[in-house]
Amino acid sequence: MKVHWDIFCTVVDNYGDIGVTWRLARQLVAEQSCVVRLWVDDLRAFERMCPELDITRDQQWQQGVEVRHWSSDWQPTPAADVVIAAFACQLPSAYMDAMAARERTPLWMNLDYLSAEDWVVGCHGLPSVKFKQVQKYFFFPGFQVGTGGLLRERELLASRTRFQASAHAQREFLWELGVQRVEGARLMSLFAYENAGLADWLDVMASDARPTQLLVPEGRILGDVARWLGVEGLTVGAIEQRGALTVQVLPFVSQDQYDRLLWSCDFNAVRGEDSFVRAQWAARPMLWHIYQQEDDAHLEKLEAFLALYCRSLSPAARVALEGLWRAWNTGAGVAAAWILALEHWPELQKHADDWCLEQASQPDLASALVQFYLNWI
Ligand code: TRH
Repeated sequence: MKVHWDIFCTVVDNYGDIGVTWRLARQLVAEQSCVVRLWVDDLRAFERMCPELDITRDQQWQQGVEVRHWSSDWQPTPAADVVIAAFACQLPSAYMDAMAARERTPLWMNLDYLSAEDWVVGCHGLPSVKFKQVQKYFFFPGFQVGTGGLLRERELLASRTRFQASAHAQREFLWELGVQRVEGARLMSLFAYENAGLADWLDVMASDARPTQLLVPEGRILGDVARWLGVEGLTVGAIEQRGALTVQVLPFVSQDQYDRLLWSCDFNAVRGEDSFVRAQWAARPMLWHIYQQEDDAHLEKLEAFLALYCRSLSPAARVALEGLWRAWNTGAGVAAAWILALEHWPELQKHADDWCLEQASQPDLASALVQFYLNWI
């Protein structure tokens, strides 16, 4: 008998909420033989990464996942065997009643935000609140043993290795995106929130001895890029050169294509949660723009990740990498930090590879969720 899962996602802002739940839903179907319904309140955000989606339909199938529009007008629906509330979203009260009404109560979990902080290990898997006789549990993704791990598809690293070993596959992929490689240039991608440090960074790339080709998917950073270039606005396909720097605007692509973009680049600037993890699986040096929180709570999370990620770097490379990430996230001193990081490039590249392998030695998040369920029944 197949296990039925309901995953609930409210799109708070940006793409991380739907990005994580869509990836998880697909993986549970493809690799764990689960039957999955994904309930999403905002189909427009979803459509950006799944262009096949028909946003006028309340129910449809996409890649084996039953996608349901989670409207405010909730219709009575029987509860599944496993219920995931992503990022502490509030389930419809009628659905909670349906959970409690089941003969066998479902496993109810809150899939939390990703954090490298130490407390996550202690809280992962703990019981949370109860609704009638239905117990909710905390499920925390994470980087350390004892957490729920990271989303990683079974064939991901093998596909990435094949792709990165094939100049032809990379050329073809980039060509489909309208990108022609600039001879001798460092190829980089940039996905970030608005950032006060961007102009400094672009200045230093433009005056570098080695050319840089910067690919920028449509998104929030484009306004800052346009301002630096001195142009009115930027649309998909725009290519601008300033000194040694060539900037090209890319469309927002599907998640699978975005993976290949990360795999193609020598360096990736990413943000939020899901692109941050995908850049780690790309095994290339990277820069993380963390999602800003009140009272600078995000800076503590940044430090927690840096402490883990940098622990096996040489002291000099560690200073360089930490300096760059802090500069990017505070908007100050990015140019000097970038110049220093470039001096440690070979070590940072090797480290990205080692970190990816270390993380891949842990169970992936979808398998960990299934195992949690098996232990629970
Ligand atoms: O979009 P994000 O900033 O998302 C979030 C949300 O802001 C959320 O509220 C916050 O709590 C969380 O970050 C930490 O960044 P993220 O998580 O990287 O999500 C982006 C998704 O978009 C990811 O699944 C990758 C995908 N993507 C594509 O599919 N195609 C693209 O071209 C690009 C650039 C991204």
